[in-house]
Amino acid sequence: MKLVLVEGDITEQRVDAIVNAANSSLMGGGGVDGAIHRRGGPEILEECRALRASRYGRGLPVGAAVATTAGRLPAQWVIHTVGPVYSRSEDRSHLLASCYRESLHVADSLGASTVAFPAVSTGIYRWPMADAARIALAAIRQAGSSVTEVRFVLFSPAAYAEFEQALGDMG
Ligand code: AR6
Repeated sequence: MKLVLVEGDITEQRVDAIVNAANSSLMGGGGVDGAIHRRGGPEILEECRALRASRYGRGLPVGAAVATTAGRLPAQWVIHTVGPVYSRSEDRSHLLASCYRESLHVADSLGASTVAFPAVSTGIYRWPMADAARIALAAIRQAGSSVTEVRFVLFSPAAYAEFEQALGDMG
């Protein structure tokens, strides 16, 4: 599997699937979630509503992932995952790692071979970037997925630098 880091906007990526840092409601929000629904159009929300009415009546659990269409985006699918809110008093790393593992599992089941991820939980959910990068890269490496390219799309030079450092530290 090829691991690629880019600085940019995830909604512009030409990959099979992009991952959304959603919340359990699947009804949209700010950050990446807002951008994906805005640029992808109403079809994505329609499918999210259908998921809430069927498999996920109580919402998508933290650490889980589910796919919908990508609507008008260049990608074919959006894989929605729900990151944990960062906590200083409780270690929720396993939930953050689970977001990456489960998203790749969904990608495998779709037959997606190229997948773009944002830095889940590092915005509104306040996870420190360096720690999130380390957890994300380790989880992807350990996932044993058939995806051929995982692209991390970092929204700022600072985020890109943290991921670059974490990738270097992994050797
Ligand atoms: N492309 C790539 N990365 C982005 C983009 C973009 N277009 N926009 C923001 N980022 P966040 P979270 C970065 O807040 O922390 C929503 O309201 C951003 O700089 O999107 O998991 C959901 O509905 C940050 O580094 O997600 C949830 O309620 C990273 O993406 C909640 O926010 C993640 O930031 C989820 O919070």
